[in-house]
Amino acid sequence: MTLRIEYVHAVEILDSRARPTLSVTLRTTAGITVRAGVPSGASTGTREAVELRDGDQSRYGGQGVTGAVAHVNGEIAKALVGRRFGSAAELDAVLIELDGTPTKSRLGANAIVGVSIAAARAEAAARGQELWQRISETTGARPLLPVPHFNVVNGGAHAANSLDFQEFMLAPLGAPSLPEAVRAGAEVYARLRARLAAAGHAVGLGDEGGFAPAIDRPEDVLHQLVEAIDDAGYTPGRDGIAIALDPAASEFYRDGRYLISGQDLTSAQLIDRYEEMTDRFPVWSIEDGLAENDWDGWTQLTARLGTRIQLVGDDIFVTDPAIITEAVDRKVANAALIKVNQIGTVTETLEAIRICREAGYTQMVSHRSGETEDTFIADLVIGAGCGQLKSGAPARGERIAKYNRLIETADTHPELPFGLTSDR
Ligand code: 2PG
Ligand code: MG
Repeated sequence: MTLRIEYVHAVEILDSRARPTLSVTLRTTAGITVRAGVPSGASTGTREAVELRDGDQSRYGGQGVTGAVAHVNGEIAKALVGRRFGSAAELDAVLIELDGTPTKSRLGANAIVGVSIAAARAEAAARGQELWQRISETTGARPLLPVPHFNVVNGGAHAANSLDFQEFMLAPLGAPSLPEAVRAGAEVYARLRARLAAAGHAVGLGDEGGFAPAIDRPEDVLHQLVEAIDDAGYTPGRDGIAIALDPAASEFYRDGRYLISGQDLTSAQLIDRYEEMTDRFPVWSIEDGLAENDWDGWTQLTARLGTRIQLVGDDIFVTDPAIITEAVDRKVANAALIKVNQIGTVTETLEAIRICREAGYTQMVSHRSGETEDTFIADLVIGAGCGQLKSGAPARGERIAKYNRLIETADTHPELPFGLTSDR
């Protein structure tokens, strides 16, 4: 198989927050045409690959991406069109070299990731395979339908409420199948809506489709979640529906202290608080419990809770194989969040997953708070066998597009196992 590129073209489209992003179309000489939509974060890690924005205040408040679009249609197209590639990985290597910076800041990670995702799709199509099948063969992983993690309460940088923790997720770990896991998430979501409305809370949605009630204390949200799980007839806990948190702690970290609902906590005090939450509620996973620069705190957190629950590094790792390698050495966290646009190419993302797998770190594949209808991450999580996907609430088109892709794949490929690991 060779990929001979005939055409690459980007256009500025909108993401789910009404901010500009890129849509990339790629065509091969064999007549295969594929498209990719580029996601964008709000609570970003400082070491993420650099998203290029125009900064021209007269358009979209400076958020335009015409510069990144021009790089795809100019320099990148020039480097790719007419050229043959033995694989999408070869094409990614050309993109990385062409950019030439460690953070993809010259051409823009948003430009590069769009082309990279399109190339992965084109490669699968050229081989007549589903994208997840191609990813499975590339990585040597056993394909697996993941446990979806539904973000049903939004705070932090994703909502205009007073809640400091960013994400409260339902994790149907005990579900017997992927469709039943989605059903559980949707049924609890409906019950939660009813509970919040009955308590007089607004039930408008945050950026990721979760409710954004005016509740300050994370423990009060956890209480509501447990009640809603129970109302819907499910068992709160690992046998039924567990809870995963993403406090996104870098967002409320100032001068070495954590500012949460009017309190000012040290790392040790916040770790105590997480321990209490884990004792009182069925919390099975905490992502970014501490800030990206608080490595000493992370070491303590891992020593204290690392054998009881999953501790996921997002802002601290930014899907960077080198940072994850360092974290493994320093015994920081026991899992990594996986976001393609944090590192900028599919190839480097698969490398981050490989390092996690070898180190015994689990992996949760993730959307961004700004999304398009692109479903790449659903195929990525299945093909790389990661076992966990977070794509927001079971609501809003750009979020459910990913969950629906999982359901359709479960239907067409009933042989695929479901769960956190394929040996469940
Ligand atoms: C996160 C993500 C996705 P953002 O912190 O995990 O939920 O948010 O895309 O805003 O960085
Ligand atoms: Mg996060």
